Amino acid sequence: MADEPTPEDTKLTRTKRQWADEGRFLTGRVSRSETERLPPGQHLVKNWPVLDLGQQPQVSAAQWRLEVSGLVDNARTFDWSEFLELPQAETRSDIHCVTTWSRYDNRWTGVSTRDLLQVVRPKAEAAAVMLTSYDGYTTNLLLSDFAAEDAMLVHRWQGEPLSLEHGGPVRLVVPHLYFWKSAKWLNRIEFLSADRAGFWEQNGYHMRGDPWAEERYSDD
Ligand SMILES: Nc1nc2c(c(=O)[nH]1)N[C@H]1C(S)=C(S)[C@@H](COP(=O)(O)O)O[C@H]1N2
Ligand SMILES: [Mo]
Repeated sequence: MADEPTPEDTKLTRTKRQWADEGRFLTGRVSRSETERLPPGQHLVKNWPVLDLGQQPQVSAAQWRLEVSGLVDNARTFDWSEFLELPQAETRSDIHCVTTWSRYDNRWTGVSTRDLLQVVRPKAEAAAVMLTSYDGYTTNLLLSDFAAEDAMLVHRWQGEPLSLEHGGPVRLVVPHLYFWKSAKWLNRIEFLSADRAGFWEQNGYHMRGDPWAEERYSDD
């Protein structure tokens, strides 16, 4: 701050200072972006809760496989080293769980779904995917949601190998949907011509699960 008034310390400067004191122009924008980051009905947590069906399958990297099947030109089964040969990316994203907790700024390392799609090449009829995990869990996604720019098959969180309880060796992360869509212990991705309900989707939860639209439960 200048001690001496300068020619610029004039009416304009005083007016702008007054606007800053009032929070003019700013308050609306700041509070709106805060609300946009935290979806309605969510609260922030600093820890990372564990949620699953209670069976945490111990699959070593050596045993782990990712099977890609269904409506693709290049059906493939990746082992661990083949998976790590795919382009590796890093993203930062927020978690929004339907049980109302959200966790900001998770740094993920893995393969973006777009890079996987380039390799397996979905057929024109492919419209949805069904994910199946080593614990028997299933969840469904529209292909357009699976192919979101920040969707990833991750094997690291905050630079460390993804722990067993959070779905290691590899889980999906789809940040723009509720976290139940982000299958832990991922084993199979099947490309389908139409969307079909997975585990929670057959048990009262929404087929899509957009947190900003509060798509928590199915309508019927
Ligand atoms: N394989 C598998 N993936 C799963 C689940 C599960 O039971 N099995 N639970 C889902 C639900 S309901 C949530 S909220 C998140 C929780 O992930 P976290 O335990 O890493 O927080 O995983 C999702 N993925
Ligand atoms: Mo969940």
